[in-house]
Amino acid sequence: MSGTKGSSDDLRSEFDRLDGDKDGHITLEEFRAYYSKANKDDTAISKAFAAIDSDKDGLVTFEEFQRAYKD
Ligand SMILES: [Ca+2]
Ligand SMILES: [Ca+2]
Repeated sequence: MSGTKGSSDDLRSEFDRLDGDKDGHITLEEFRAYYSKANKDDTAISKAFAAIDSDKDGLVTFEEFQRAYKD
């Protein structure tokens, strides 16, 4: 069914999982809710979020998310 070449599709589904209310961007709250299930500590989560949120507006768009994974 889905091939291995669709890496942006994988990112898209990862993004959708993080975007709990499906409004098209990830807030720190959503990010935290997702990663706290994975037993990550809060400081690490906040740092990771800040690193992805390149324009520091407190929201991670799919574009920013994509950029973060390409680097
Ligand atoms: Ca959201
Ligand atoms: Ca942003």
